[in-house]
Amino acid sequence: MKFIPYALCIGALLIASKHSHAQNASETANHSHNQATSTAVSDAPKTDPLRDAGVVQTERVAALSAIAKSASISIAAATLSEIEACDACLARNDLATILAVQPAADLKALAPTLVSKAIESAKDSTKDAANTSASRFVKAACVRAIFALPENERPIEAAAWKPVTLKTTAVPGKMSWDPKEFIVSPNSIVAIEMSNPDSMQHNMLVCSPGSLSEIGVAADKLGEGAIGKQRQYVPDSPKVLEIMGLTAPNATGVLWFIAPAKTGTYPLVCTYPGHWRMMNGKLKVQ
Ligand SMILES: [Cu+2]
Repeated sequence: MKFIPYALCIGALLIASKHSHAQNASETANHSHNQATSTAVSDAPKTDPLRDAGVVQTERVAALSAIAKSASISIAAATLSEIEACDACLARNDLATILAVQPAADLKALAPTLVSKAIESAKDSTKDAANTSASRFVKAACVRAIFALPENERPIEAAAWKPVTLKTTAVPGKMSWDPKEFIVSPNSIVAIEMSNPDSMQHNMLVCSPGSLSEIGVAADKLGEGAIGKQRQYVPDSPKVLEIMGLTAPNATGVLWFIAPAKTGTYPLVCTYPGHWRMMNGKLKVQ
């Protein structure tokens, strides 16, 4: 009886009996379905665990672990090099978060590199009035990783860095933050912590002055397609300067960045579809 499927398969090729034809047709359909699926997958925008916004952290960490393993380096070192390579990719803050939670021993081993990258990038950032250079993300990630070390284990250079922590809360049921306006100095090191006691997810983006509605409309448009969820509703725009990814209910989102060099009012916005009109705020750089 074991050879019946095989016999039917041969039969399908030789005899146009209804049964074998149907089976053959369904096999063909199956094959073409498989092909269609694989074509669709390769045609569809692929999720890049190292670059996209909407990737679960475990997948990102798995991709970074694989890189670390093949290069015989720590995950911390692999993550730092991905942060540099990522430029202004949508995953930049997630990668910085992963770097900051690496074992203290690995961060300590990496500390001289973190310090030199932070200082090297700081030089660049003074030239970068438009605040679009990738070096700012690298600096923020390096500074954040150093501050993840216990104070007595940080390199002495860190004593000169004074991060400003801004705390806010997503007000339950109000589609708003409290507080929603902040003042920082140009080029200062800023850490925003958003606690989310609301029942829905929220993110927070820092955008170029005057771009609130442009980014909001783009986010709502993203919300209409599957790609939106994949990108966590973060428009891929140079006007998106900083990204705190979607923060789950009862979690706290953290975003470290170097404040823009240029003074002005930078909109803060949640780009979860439909939120931006109410859930926005201001980062005043002055
Ligand atoms: Cu929101």
